[in-house]
Amino acid sequence: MRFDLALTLQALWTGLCQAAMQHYPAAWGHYDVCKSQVYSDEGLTWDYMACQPEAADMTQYLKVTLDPPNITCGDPPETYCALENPYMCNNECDASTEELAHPPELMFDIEGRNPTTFWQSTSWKKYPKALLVNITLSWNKTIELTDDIVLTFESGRPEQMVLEKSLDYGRTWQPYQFYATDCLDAFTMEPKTVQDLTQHTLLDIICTEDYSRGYVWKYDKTVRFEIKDRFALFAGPRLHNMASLYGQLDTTKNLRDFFTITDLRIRLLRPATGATTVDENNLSRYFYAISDIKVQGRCKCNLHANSCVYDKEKLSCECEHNTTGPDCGRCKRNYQGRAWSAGSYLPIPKGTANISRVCDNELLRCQNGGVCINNVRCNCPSAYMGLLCEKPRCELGGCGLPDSGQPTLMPLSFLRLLLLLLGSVMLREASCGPAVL
Ligand SMILES: *[C@@H]1O[C@H](CO)[C@@H](O)[C@H](O)[C@H]1NC(C)=O
Ligand SMILES: *[C@@H]1O[C@H](CO)[C@@H](O)[C@H](O)[C@H]1NC(C)=O
Ligand SMILES: *[C@@H]1O[C@H](CO)[C@@H](O)[C@H](O)[C@H]1NC(C)=O
Ligand SMILES: *[C@@H]1O[C@H](CO)[C@@H](O)[C@H](O)[C@H]1NC(C)=O
Ligand SMILES: *[C@@H]1O[C@H](CO)[C@@H](O)[C@H](O)[C@H]1NC(C)=O
Ligand SMILES: CC(=O)N[C@H]1CO[C@H](CO)[C@@H](O)[C@@H]1O
Repeated sequence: MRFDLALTLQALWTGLCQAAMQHYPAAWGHYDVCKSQVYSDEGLTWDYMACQPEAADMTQYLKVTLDPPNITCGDPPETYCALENPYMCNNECDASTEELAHPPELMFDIEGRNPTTFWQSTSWKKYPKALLVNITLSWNKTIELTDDIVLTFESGRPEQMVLEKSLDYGRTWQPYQFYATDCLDAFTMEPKTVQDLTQHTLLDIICTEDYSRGYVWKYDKTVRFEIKDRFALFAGPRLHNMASLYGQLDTTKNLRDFFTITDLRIRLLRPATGATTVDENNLSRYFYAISDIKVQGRCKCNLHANSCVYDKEKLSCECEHNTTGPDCGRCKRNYQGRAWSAGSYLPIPKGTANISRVCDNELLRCQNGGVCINNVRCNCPSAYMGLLCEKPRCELGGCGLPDSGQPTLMPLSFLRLLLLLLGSVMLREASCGPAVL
């Protein structure tokens, strides 16, 4: 009887485990834990893993800038006509009346309101001079995109537009995708769609006509930059093989950088006209209006943080693994026994933390006779203290200095210094730089 029960439990347990195993792929790509406690020969110790923050709606954290700055409608007030019917002129824009104003913030507010809220430009009054608008979104933080960028237009979708990205806080810009009703005419590019891309051409910048045809604009209002379709080239159509994608991201820097941004710029070059000719007698039909912009992504923390905080209008990673900096891109002071390196998604599913250590057995950095323990800390002789045993203990005298917050530099013997320098040159691992030399 008892035996049976045990067997049943055993079967149940195995069943549960198998169920858990089957669900395992769903857990891939979470990397939500940076460290966990494990029992080893030396008792409770930490096990370190690659980790990253959850993907989130990144539009909550951006700063939007328009160029020209006075391109928003309503100053002076204007009345707009519908593109498909020049006699239907009931769209009023007045910047001084809240209900009739269309400021840029309305591209990022909650959708699903009735009536829709949207940003709107002035109309194409200066035709035939081009109606050019840049909408720049800045995070002042590196972000990794995780889902399609989606723009929803309230006006007709533009006949010509470029999406650009920056990876260096707006100093330089690269095109991400071109959009036009006629790619050859607008940009002298062959029209393509994301479906034409392969693993080898994934980084190609294409011009697409998929999102610019004006005639059915009442029903088709979105313009996309397809992140998921690009992921699918590695991860399969339903992104079931994220391991393959993560493997590629890990080993191919260009691929990783492709999905990484600090800023986005939407360059509106020509509004919807719904026809081949522009009605010069009624230019109030031509303008841009955007009701929503979606940008899903996560803070880039180099796999050294599982959370990213927004404080004083600034995003920053909460770094683990003894790293620091807004992207966890450096070793913390004194944790430079190993050169800094990004964490790795491999091996799936936990990855590798590639932690910055205080010391290690090849590149001993403990000073004053300290001994490196488990590659992570220095065991100091009784007269010394500090991470690297760099500080003499006060009760033994010589501590009259005021605490400057800086570790006290101790004279090293000439030979030791030479050895250390030689060591760091030979190992060529000093990218984080020696802290205490
Ligand atoms: C915006 O300002 C510039 C320079 O001050 C001016 O030339 C231009 O006409 C203005 N545009 C609009 C739409 O008000
Ligand atoms: C555009 O045409 C409509 C209908 O003729 C008219 O009511 C409206 O005032 C016109 N707008 C402009 C700016 O001429
Ligand atoms: C928009 O940005 C581009 C470069 O990204 C720049 O050449 C252009 O002068 C900017 N301003 C306008 C109004 O297009
Ligand atoms: C961007 O962030 C840095 C700190 O990482 C800060 O010093 C700088 O002022 C910020 N720039 C803007 C434009 O907010
Ligand atoms: C980081 O970890 C990965 C996976 O173990 C490894 O291949 C890579 O060499 C490590 N990087 C460094 C700089 O140690
Ligand atoms: C990998 C890691 O986090 N190592 C150490 C970082 O620094 C703290 C505080 O000094 C140590 O407790 C960790 O073991």
